[in-house]
Amino acid sequence: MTHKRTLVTCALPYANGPVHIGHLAGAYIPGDIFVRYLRMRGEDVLFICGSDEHGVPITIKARERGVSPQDIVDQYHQVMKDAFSGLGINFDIYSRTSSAVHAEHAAAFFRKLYDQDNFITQESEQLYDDQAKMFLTDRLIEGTCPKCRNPHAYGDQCEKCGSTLSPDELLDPKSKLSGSTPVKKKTKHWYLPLNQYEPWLRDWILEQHKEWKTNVYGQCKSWLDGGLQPRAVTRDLDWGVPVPVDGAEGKVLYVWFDAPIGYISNTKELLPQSWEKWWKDPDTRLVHFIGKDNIVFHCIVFPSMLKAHGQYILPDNVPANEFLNLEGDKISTSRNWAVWVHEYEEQFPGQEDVLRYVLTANAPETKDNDFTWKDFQSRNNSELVAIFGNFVNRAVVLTHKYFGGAVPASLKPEPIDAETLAAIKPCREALEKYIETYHFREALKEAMNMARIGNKYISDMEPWKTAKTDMDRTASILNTCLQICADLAIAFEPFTPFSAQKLRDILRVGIDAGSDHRAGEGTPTVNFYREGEGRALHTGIAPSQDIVLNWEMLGSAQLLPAGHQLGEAVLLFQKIEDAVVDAQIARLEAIKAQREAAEAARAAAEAAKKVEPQKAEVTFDQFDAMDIRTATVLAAERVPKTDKLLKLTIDTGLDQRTIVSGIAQYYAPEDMIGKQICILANLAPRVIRGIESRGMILMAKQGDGKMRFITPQEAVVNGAVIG
Ligand code: B3M
Ligand code: ZN
Repeated sequence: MTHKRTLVTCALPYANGPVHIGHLAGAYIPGDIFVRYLRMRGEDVLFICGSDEHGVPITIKARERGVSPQDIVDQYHQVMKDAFSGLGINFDIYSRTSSAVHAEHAAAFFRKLYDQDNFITQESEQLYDDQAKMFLTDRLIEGTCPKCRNPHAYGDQCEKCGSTLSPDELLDPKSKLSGSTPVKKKTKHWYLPLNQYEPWLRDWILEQHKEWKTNVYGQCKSWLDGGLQPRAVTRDLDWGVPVPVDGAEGKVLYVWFDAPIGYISNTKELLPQSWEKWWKDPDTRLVHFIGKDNIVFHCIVFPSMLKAHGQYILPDNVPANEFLNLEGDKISTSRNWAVWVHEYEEQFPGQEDVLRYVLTANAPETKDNDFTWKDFQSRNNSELVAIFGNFVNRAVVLTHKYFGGAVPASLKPEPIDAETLAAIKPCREALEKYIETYHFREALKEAMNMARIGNKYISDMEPWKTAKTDMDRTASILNTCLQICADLAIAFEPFTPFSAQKLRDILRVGIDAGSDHRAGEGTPTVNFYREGEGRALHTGIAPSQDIVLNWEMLGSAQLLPAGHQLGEAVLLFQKIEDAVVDAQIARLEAIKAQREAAEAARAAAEAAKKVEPQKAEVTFDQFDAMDIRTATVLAAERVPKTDKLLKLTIDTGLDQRTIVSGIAQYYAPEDMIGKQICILANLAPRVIRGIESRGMILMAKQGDGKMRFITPQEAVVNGAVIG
């Protein structure tokens, strides 16, 4: 260990929607596992997060709802904060970038770079909405795509044909805020000249951090190989941290400039006296947990800011995950395609660990991965219930049955028992190696392997059978099983802390889970999680008569002394029935069906608007040759065995005749009777399905195929000539 302390951050989620499982799998669960593990190992760890409350999307949402941006962030800040703690993700501080401490600290950071001449300024022409009095980001401009004529292309991209666009290229651009045509306006901004940091970044990342995850390293390399450009760090907006220099009225810091500074200001808010050692002492190891869309900001932009500032340490690692999909589709807040964490907590009370387990076992560590409810169910039922839970339950129930619930003395230690216990150690070593290199899926597998060892051992040894003939042997077997249970109560603490606690309650033991800084300044709190107390905080050493487990004990032979009295056997995990996951799947299917219907309706509306090009020119004589007249429908019936055809009897003013027309999809026969219409009377007769049709009914036909007959605005006699 070359560091004295570890500062762990998780990406500050945007406060414009609740947290979903993609967020959890990407950054928050791995971050929490890492922190819990380090604390158990006695490391001094600070765990920082908070809401990212600035940026354009929040202002747009506020506009849409007719409330202030502050109202939006107030709502979601609380929802997110509660969702995290509900899953046992206990940051030392979960603050927010709209706080006063942050505004002050972010402004001071900018000011220092400004005073050191680290920025360049540039004037440019940007599109401006004169009615909304706002400069428009690319996404706030909509127009027609010059390539495919899609009328809803954005200023940066056409989602229909995939072309990358600039707002200038859009035909007929409109502001999404007011609908008005944007005008060009000059504006000045401050830029961080990332190009100047490129040689340093190349060395720092590509040479000195070859150990970073390949997805992270690869993304950095491709950014660096592509060449870096100066990046604007200010915006024309009225929501954010005001730019603290003269001549910057109406400008705020760009959200990606102020948000990472939030890590520092949140630390400062928690530890006003001692925050600097966490950010300035090279003995601090800084680790950022984020999703892949944030890699460039955490590996290139923020380090350049820190480097420019000059007083701060740099991240040691940025173990970013890829994306989690949901039932085969990209998770999307705007399309409501997500499993929302606060809803999960309401619907699955007491099953927080199942989500933690599944999202870790299936984490998108090296590539995008898919969450499905069936996989969720099967991992719960066939792993948590059938292996971990089943093993613990059998060991504890049998101990109650044969030994009154006291750990039996291992009177006749069989060699096999020592061997079984010895198998735990290699799992522990592998688990440690995996966590320390940010491979949480593999680490969890090793914890599960310990449960597998126990489960196989109890199945093979069949203590329920030996109890009939050999109580000494039975005692030895169950003693071994209970020692493994105690191992599991340690090993699962980082991954499934609620169940690990439940297991310790059953075993009537506590744990030294290390220190946190939630109380703020002063001596770090020592946490002993103890029987029946949930996550109680105690300062000092646990009473000596208590058994207090700790990480270093994991894999040693005698964690529970003979005679130690166990608590009641309760099930660690509950089977999840088909009906439960089927209901979740049905909910998603309903959302998908709704979306598809809306998309189809939108496509049809677009198609309907398509107007046929004009036909080739005709002479007056050609037109005059057509005998177009008014007529009335006297009778109508379907033509048998067809979907489209109606047989109509028409009074043309000249005669009564039959016309067969392909309008059955649009009009029921009874709707046609008595209607006045227009016909082409002198069309050569045709035989259609054995019926002679004399003439044609004139219809207006839309781009989507929909047809309507033409009726004179006021009734006229039948046979009136149209022309
Ligand atoms: N708010 C993006 C996100 O939530 C952004 C992260 C900021 S971390 C400093 O994915
Ligand atoms: Zn297009």
